[in-house]
Amino acid sequence: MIRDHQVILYYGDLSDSSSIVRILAECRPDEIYNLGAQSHVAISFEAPEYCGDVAALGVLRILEAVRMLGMDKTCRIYQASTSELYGRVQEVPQDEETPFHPYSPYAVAKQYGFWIVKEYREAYGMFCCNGILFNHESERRGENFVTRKITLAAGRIAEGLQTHLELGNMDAKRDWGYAKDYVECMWLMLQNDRPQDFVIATGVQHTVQDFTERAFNVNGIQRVWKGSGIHKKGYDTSSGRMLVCVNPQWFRPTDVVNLLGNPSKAKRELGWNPMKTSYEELIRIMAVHDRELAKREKAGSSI
Ligand code: G4F
Repeated sequence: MIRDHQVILYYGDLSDSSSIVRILAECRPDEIYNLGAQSHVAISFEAPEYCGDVAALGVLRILEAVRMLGMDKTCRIYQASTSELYGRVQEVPQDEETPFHPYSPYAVAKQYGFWIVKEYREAYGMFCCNGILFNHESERRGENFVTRKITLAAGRIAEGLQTHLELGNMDAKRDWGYAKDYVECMWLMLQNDRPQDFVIATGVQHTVQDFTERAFNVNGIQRVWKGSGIHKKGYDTSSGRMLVCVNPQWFRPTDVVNLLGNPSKAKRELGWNPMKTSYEELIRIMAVHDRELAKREKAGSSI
């Protein structure tokens, strides 16, 4: 346990029921936000069993711990569900009624998490909700997710620390929002009168290529694209240097290519504003932050 002013951190693990029971028994929280998972889709193909244990059974372990400790009528639970549940999409845009077709070990595990939350709500009357969150990014995003990989590379390339960026499927479309805004909506879900599931998205969709283009623009680099498919390359318009190319290493055995959420229910019932931070502003925040990191790296100071 680490104490830091009002925040107390406990060591625990979603694969370890005893640690969950121990922590909940000590804290007896009013609200639980379960954001825990092996959350990288590509890595779930490499470690599918671990991903299933944590992202599927981990949810069950929390729900059961809450019940066992007699907190089922006092503790509200938020479960981080995901737009990956729509996977091989059945319709565009996706809302709370759209059928699921999970398309990775991660998404299959998350499907269990989604349904077990619904089951405990209906079977035991627990206040537990699924937030079906579309991609939410920020300057704190892990470096192996595509947006952060791009903004870090754009900053480093602008500072002369990196020659080029290698990506996988640049045609994939995502509905990207700012994580800070989405966290607010998670909280709103638990302040609601009754437990429900909500799609949290912006309702606007862009390709990986478009995100790349704009992140470079923030760094003052304009690019032109040549070729298609695995031969697509992005060149600096002023120097002619190749800055972006495709590396099939980053392709997935199955990839989700067309995510676009309809946040109408969250707007209507929670009063949430999905456009608080625009797509352009999100890229600017991330790109400016990562340019600063690159400058500090170049100057040799710690980052
Ligand atoms: O940034 P990504 O790795 O995120 P992905 O797979 O959409 O999942 C994220 O969002 C979900 C919410 O919808 C969460 F549930 C999940 O936990 C995670 O936070 O990839 C986005 C897209 C994919 O289509 C991928 O194939 O970008 C494509 N891509 C192209 N090149 C790449 C790359 N992805 C990564 N990580 N790295 C690349 O070089």
